[in-house]
Amino acid sequence: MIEDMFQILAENGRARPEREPSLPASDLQKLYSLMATTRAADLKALKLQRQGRMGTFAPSLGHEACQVGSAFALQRKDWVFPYFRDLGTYITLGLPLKNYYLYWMGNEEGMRIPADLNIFTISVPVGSQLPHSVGCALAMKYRKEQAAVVAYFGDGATSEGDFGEALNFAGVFRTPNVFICFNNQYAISTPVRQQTAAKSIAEKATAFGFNGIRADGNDVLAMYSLTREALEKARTGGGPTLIEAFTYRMGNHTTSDDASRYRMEAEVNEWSRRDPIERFRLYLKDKGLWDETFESRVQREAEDLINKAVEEAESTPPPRPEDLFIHTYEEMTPELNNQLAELRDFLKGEPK
Ligand SMILES: Cc1ncc(C[n+]2csc(CCOP(=O)(O)OP(=O)(O)O)c2C)c(N)n1
Repeated sequence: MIEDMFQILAENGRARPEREPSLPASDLQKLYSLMATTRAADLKALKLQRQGRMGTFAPSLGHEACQVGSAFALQRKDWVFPYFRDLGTYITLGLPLKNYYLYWMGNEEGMRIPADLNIFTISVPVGSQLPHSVGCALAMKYRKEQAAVVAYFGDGATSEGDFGEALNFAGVFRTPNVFICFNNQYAISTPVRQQTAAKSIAEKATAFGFNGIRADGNDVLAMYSLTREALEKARTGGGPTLIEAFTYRMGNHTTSDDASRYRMEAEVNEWSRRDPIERFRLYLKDKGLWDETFESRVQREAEDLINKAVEEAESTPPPRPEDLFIHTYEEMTPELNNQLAELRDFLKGEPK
């Protein structure tokens, strides 16, 4: 185990009883089913991409515990700013899977978030969601709403100016933010040792005047407990927290990447022993909450959900080329109007 890393479940699924959260059996099984659904939905997306039915996307393989565990601690009134590797977060928060698939199929309609969910759209520009999340948290504070704001990001985002600006602001104004960094050891091909000379990402919080903690990101109970605590602190005026989820990106960076060109197979094998779903299954089995019948039910339900989402996404009309113009401004600028007219002429095959 890494020094100074908060863990509840050891790799063999044994829990530290004094740290176990008091969750009912149904919630423990729900956590498992959300993680298993995330994995199945992620693997399906990979197949769709390889079949030419989906665009480039960022696989979540290996991140199921940090995504599901943290999102499970959120309440509906809290706000969430995800990034591009957050499938389990979206599934846990209740975004229809169809939306997620649509987005990666290149249809912006997928990011039309249902009005009853306080979730922002996927952020692809690295780290750009962090200042937004602090602005949102500041608004919560002004309005005296007892809600917290979570922003998700990778280790690479911690080298962006946006990271420093956002966390500094959060520290100074004691905003109700919880920053959750998935330290999955790589930013595309850049290993974390080339990302920072700091001992951990968690310790960066000290410079901004608040607490940072490193969690075992493959331990769903650790992620749930720490996030829950940080959210409660944020909602009750205790200020921000940075949680570093120490994990590993088991897949390629995106479907356009080939990770075997820059990392050793032995390293990947080493991490596959720490699989978050396997570990939680051992824990549940020991408690009498997992057996083959339960597993079959979980897999069958996941398959039904996924098949329905694929069907719905593939039967949604494709975006029109004009849609490129409609999401940025409420009223388009004269320049954009000219460009749109030009595009329409081009599509009609009538160049000016
Ligand atoms: C501002 C910006 N710079 C560069 C890129 C290209 N890019 C996309 S993902 C990525 C690496 C992100 O790594 P990390 O933040 O660790 O997240 P991970 O992909 O590992 O989950 C880069 C450099 C981008 N999307 N945005």
